[in-house]
Amino acid sequence: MSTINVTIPADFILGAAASAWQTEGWSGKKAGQDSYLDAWYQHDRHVWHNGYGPAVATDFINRYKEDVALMKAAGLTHYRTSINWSRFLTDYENAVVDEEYAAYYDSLIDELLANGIQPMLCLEHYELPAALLEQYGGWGSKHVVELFVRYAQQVFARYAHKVTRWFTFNEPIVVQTRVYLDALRWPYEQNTDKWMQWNHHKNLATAKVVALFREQGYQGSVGTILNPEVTYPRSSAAHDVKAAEIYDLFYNRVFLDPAIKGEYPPELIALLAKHQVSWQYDATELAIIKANPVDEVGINLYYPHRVKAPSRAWHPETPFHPAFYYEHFELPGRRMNTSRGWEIQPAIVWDMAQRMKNEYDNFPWFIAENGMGIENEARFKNAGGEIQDDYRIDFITEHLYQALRANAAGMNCQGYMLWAFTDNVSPMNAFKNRYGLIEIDLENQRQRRMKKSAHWYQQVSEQRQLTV
Ligand code: BGP
Repeated sequence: MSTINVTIPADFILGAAASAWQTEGWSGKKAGQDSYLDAWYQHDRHVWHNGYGPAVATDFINRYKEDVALMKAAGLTHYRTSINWSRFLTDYENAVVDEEYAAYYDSLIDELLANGIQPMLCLEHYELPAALLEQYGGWGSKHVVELFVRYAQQVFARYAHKVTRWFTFNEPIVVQTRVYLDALRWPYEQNTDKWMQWNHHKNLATAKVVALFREQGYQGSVGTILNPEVTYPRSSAAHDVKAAEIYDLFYNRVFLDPAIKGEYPPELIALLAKHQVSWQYDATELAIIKANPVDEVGINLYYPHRVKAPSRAWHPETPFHPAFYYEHFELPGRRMNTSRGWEIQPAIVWDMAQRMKNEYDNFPWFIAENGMGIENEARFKNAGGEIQDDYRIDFITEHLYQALRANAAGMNCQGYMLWAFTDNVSPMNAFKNRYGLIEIDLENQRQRRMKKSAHWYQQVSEQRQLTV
């Protein structure tokens, strides 16, 4: 088979991502600093994997220097992670900084910069303080929006002179979808009103933080990281197309449009009203969203979503759920990552790039996450103990190629970040699925070891060339 060599532009990001809670561990955490994820993990012990969970995670908080050296060895140009809101402050009302935790971030940022790796920091990767969920109902409360702005203010004051690329949220739709739409996670409450209220308050919080950053005159940008699902209808029949369009409104455009265009799609507002979904918003809030679109979006892309028109009738007394309008559909013969149960379809990258060009005026974006979680990866170790993850190399190659192709065709896709830099704790199943370029050996004091893919990534990064 013939190969082609694709040049990677000098300014194209070749990075990897992680988050605070999924890596740091609880070392040094003070009483009262639990996040929503900590609370969930304490309620639902079944999500721990063989006793391994967030308590130690990868112990990044103690081992970040070792990990930054590995980032350099793996050729990362950028590293994306979050600051854990629940730990950055000791008092959420008055935004009192936990100096010990803040000093660790100072040192981490310095270490990254000293090694030529650009930090990209997110203010919330599911790390809403549990106390704010208990006291105010979390993102259901307008007061929590204000507390988030106070937190952002402290973060920027401390680090915005050295970190220039900021993000408000990672996948802001996820927690309330699992908790309030699908009632799959603690506190298991089907409540579509709360779901939409959380969506709106996170959109408002993004706009307010963008406004704050600009008012204070910092150099740099504020974006947000979304997970719009590339959604395909089962067929071109009108009822399937309609199912996909409505799915897109509820799960994708509900965040994409406010972030980029500064407004909700009128069709979404009309559907919410039609189904009597009750959410509190006013003209002032909509004006704040309108005035403060983000500078860029990171997009997490894993797999395609396929939908068809629903085949069953909706019980009129059931609370409204967007699934009133669609059903999931599995493509026969699809390629699968069976560990995670996700379809593999690299065309989602090209299709997302086209969408950003055609519907969002070629707005700047990059792949903020893409990757492959594999169970029991130790079975792929060679005699020397190195994981031979050729499947990951193929997966990255196929998706990165689409991103580069889009970039070369004038679409505004500016980079690729792998999920994840190291194996880490997934909110869904702790350490079961391994995503890293770097193995974390849980049985051996969390020893780090580069996988085959890490050496390969380094080569691609150094040569700025992808062979396909
Ligand atoms: C994304 C999250 C990450 C990460 C990843 C992998 O949605 O932003 O935090 O966990 O998915 O998915 P999972 O951990 O569910 O396998």
